[in-house]
Amino acid sequence: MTRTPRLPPGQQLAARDKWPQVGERAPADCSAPWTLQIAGEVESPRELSFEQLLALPRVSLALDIHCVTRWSKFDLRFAGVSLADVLSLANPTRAARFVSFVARSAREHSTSLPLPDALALGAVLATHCDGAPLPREHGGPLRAVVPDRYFYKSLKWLSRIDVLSEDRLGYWESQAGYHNHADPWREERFIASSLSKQEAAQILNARDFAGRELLGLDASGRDLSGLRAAGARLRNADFAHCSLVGADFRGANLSNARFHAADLRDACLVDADLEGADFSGASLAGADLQGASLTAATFCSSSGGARFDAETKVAASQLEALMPGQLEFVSVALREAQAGR
Ligand SMILES: Nc1nc2c(c(=O)[nH]1)N[C@H]1C(S)=C(S)[C@@H](COP(=O)(O)O)O[C@H]1N2
Ligand SMILES: [Mo]
Repeated sequence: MTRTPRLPPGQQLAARDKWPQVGERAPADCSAPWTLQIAGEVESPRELSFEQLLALPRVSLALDIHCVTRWSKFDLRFAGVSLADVLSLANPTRAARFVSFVARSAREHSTSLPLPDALALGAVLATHCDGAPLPREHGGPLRAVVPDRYFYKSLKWLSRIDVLSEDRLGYWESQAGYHNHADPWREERFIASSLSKQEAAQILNARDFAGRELLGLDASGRDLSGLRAAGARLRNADFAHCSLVGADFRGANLSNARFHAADLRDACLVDADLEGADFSGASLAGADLQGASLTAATFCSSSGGARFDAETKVAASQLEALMPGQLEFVSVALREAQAGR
């Protein structure tokens, strides 16, 4: 089914030749042969060799992918075997209600879905993409691919499927506040902040966020100049219209944070995670963004462009992570700022 519009709300389309890497960059221990285990609520637990997997009926899937950090790619052509076929080899029990995909990776990364959803969405265990074996950096040799969910439900380096009677939250869902349902059309990106209004007010008054977990903090409109927020976890936080002059966000996680029309003059954003963050209409004069990751960050929207000056620090190589329209805006704006116009 093709929807109109095809781009879910709040997403930007990546250039055709670009596919960002998100999360873990590589699997663990590739010396042992790749196998797929099916365990948990199944009558006959299985361990399939890669050859056995390849011998199952092949399915292919043309898919638009949508990362929670606000980039999308249209029409990747995955091929592999269907989750349904693989599971039926192991005979799920009547108690089977969820599937958890587990990776062969350093942190045994995982993500889960209700079993009926995974089947209804047509989840595929992909071995190929666009006619070639799936590249290792994108989850090869085997990756779960789940249509119509943010891409964090599509696990790279799949090595085990646990069939479960109760849900077990995955890595991002339990550690980073990612929404467990993850429907891009409903923008189910993050769970709500768990801070009470009172807690939030206290933290804001103290102006010291350093090292804290503050997912979804609503700080909009505040005077937070000189804020100490090094290493803070501020995914999905709202700093729209804030004064943040000289704020220290070194190494902070500001993925999907909103800085619309914020005053970030002389702020330190060194090594921060700014993926999917919104700087439209913000002042970044004198701000230092070196080492920050800028995948799908927004600097220009219909409600205004960010402002830079000759002292704004950001490397040309960092800009390559921007989506096409943003890259053009930032390149021009920086060039003009450096020329002192
Ligand atoms: N094993 C594993 N799978 C993972 C992740 C991860 O960190 N580890 N990150 C998820 C997230 S958040 C996204 S957006 C996609 C990114 O896939 P890509 O790097 O191929 O673009 O992988 C998902 N699957
Ligand atoms: Mo993601």
